[in-house]
Amino acid sequence: MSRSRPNILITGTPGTGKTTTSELVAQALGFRHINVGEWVRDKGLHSGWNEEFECFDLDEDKVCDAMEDLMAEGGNVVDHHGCDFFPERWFDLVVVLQANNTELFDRLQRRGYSEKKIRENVECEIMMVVLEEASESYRPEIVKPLTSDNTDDLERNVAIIVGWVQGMMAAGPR
Ligand code: DAT
Repeated sequence: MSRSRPNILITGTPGTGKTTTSELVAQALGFRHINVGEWVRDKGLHSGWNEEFECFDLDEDKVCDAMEDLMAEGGNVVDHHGCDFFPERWFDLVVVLQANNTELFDRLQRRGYSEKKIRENVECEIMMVVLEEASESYRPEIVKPLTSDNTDDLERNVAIIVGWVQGMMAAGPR
């Protein structure tokens, strides 16, 4: 069944600006913002707390089951740091946000992350782990990296993403 409105995934290392960007994009388009991390925590879509990685062990099947009906409807901005376990057919656009190391370090420190967790995330960003994961999981033409170092970037990214989505909607159902 075709979707009348596209679905967008906004991914990237924690701290790159996914939630901030997703909220603004969803607001501008009148789309639903799905913050997967929040869903995992609030709806119990996990198999417990992981002491080593200091996060919940997300249950991929539970997450995908919980999202399926809304994704079939379309009009979703999905915000998550991982992207390889969602069905490929769900997304019309995959944005990978990127931030420079010092900026990312400061943001994660302000968030109160442990030194170890900050280091792991900054390394993940340097190695472009999420971009690689996105490139391996989706068609290259729908994967778009965007720099998110400052508020000018944020404003520009929101306008760019909204423009892409409006273009897709003008082109008709997917
Ligand atoms: P994420 O959802 O990727 O973990 P976030 O949206 O929660 O990231 O942003 C982390 C912090 O950084 C938050 O305090 C807002 C700020 N921020 C996000 N994008 C930014 C940008 N482009 N420029 C400056 N600050 C930004």
